Amino acid sequence: MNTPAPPSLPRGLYVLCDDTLRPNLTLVDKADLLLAGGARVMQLRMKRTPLREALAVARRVVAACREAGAVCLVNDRVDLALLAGAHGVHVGEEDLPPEAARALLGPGRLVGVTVRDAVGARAAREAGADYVGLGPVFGTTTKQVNAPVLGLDGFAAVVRHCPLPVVGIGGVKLDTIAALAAAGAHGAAVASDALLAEDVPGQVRRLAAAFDRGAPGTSLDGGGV
Ligand code: TZP
Ligand code: MG
Repeated sequence: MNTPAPPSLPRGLYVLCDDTLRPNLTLVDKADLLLAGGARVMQLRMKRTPLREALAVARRVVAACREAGAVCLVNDRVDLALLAGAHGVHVGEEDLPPEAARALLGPGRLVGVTVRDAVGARAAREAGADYVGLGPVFGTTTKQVNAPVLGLDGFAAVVRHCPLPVVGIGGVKLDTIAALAAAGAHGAAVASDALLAEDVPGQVRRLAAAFDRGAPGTSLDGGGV
């Protein structure tokens, strides 16, 4: 039997569909708004949703992402990712370890791991991760994080030695996302600056375009000849 080709994480904006932000909207509504703005990668983050409801939501959000051609990753829960047929999972230090996530998901799905520094990034790679989420890059109020803010220079220093694609997370906004891309980010994870916007689809489009403008190698980065 053929082994499924290992998937890869698309470059660029990586949006968080989060149940703690904008609680007057359902997660499915939020996912639809993010997808309407052209989101290519979405992480479904359910910190408050009871597990049964979370499974039903995950099934609907994964279906909406697949319909739109977007990658859907489930935060924390490998069981939900599997049951909902998500493209993968994103785990941190309070979740199943990446080796266990990989053992359950097999080679055909993405495993992302939150790390705080270069040592963590190397360990994630050894544990079979496909990409790392590195942060907090900037100060954030979406999550209580017990780790120092890296800043753009700290972020870039880890990226230089990281063997995996790196997604920057924590306080990333429209006015900083291009600089994060220029610092070598493969992706930029954004929660509040997308979901709290008045015009969510418009903000997603602006964030994605700003990332692309900042990314090295694009015709607009001003760095080439
Ligand atoms: N992990 C580190 S910061 C963060 C997570 C899940 C939240 C990012 O949210 P925001 O609102 O983009 O700072
Ligand atoms: Mg987690």
